[in-house]
Amino acid sequence: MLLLIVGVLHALLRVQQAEASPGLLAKLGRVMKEKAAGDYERFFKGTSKTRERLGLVEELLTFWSLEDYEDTLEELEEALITADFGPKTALAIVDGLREELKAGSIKTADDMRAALKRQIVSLLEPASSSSSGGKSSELQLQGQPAVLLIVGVNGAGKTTTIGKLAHRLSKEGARVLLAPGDTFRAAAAEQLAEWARRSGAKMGTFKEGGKPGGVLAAACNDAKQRKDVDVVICDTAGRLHTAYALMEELANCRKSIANVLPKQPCETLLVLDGTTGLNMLNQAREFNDTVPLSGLILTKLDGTARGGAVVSVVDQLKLPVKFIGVGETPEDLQPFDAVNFAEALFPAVQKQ
Ligand SMILES: Nc1nc2c(ncn2[C@@H]2O[C@H](COP(=O)(O)OP(=O)(O)OP(=O)(O)O)[C@@H](O)[C@H]2O)c(=O)[nH]1
Ligand SMILES: [Mg+2]
Repeated sequence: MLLLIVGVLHALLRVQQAEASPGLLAKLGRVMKEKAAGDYERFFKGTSKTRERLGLVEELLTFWSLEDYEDTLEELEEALITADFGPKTALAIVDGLREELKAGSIKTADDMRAALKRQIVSLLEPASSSSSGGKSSELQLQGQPAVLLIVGVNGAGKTTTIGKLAHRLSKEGARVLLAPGDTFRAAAAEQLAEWARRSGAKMGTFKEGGKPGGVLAAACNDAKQRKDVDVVICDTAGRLHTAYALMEELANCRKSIANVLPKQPCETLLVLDGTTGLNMLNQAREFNDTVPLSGLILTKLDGTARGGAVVSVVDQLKLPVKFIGVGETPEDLQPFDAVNFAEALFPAVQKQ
């Protein structure tokens, strides 16, 4: 009798595990973003160094006068460049402000601050609006399983980001499998396995020295067969964007995944180390030429005053930032929100 009950329970559990989660995946990106909006404090804290660097802008805004706004704009442009907005993007912002000043829509410091934030949001949003050819700033999980391919240079924060992402997705009820595509180092797979343990994700089979494409294809195949995985997140070894053979290997990883699951990966995300500032632009261009990217993840913003590079990267590459890393804990991977970002850099002055 007892055996019968245990058998029935097992069967029930299997059915439950095998059940696809209808609609869950498609809306997860939005759900995560909405929840993060309530976690603005973390976003604010993680951007403190860049905000400090931009402290000069607050002074400029306080003491500017309508008569000689050209001087203010010039100084503002310089201040933005020091926070890694980059010359082109800083100029675009200042040009936008000049238009508004000429049109007479800016009169006070508050108007100027609000206009500055509008300019930044408008540079951040063309690539991030849901209507821009599918390149949304929300994570797009399509297919069962949905596959995410994570790429980037050495030490950018790929594996840590994957762990944080697995944590976030699992918390929302998605069943995650982590695929150890960094086959160069056993330590990389151990690091990933530790994140799998912490986040309750499954771990794919590691094959030291194996072909990364083969390992990722095997993990995707496993997920396809077992039907209890919603999202496969593929780790890859760090590689310099200038190393031709390694970049080709990445293109091969992408093909190997698509051979198993034709519409995958649904997201190819480049992880960029935020502390490198504008240097990340070249990396991003090269990676994008090898494996067409659907978005960017900027890590370590908590440790840098170069956060303005976020605006520059989006402006120059027209690729959305999907997440930013603002610390070491799993929650410190924040879905990116243009309005919150602009607000965090130039917070409205509290009136007494
Ligand atoms: N402060 C901070 N540290 C981070 C963040 N993201 C990653 N790190 C740290 O960056 C270091 C490198 O992270 P990894 O995840 O190992 O980087 P990786 O890209 O997988 O490195 P390779 O596999 O060697 O190419 C680790 O010490 C992480 O803890 C972040 O958002 N903030
Ligand atoms: Mg790694």
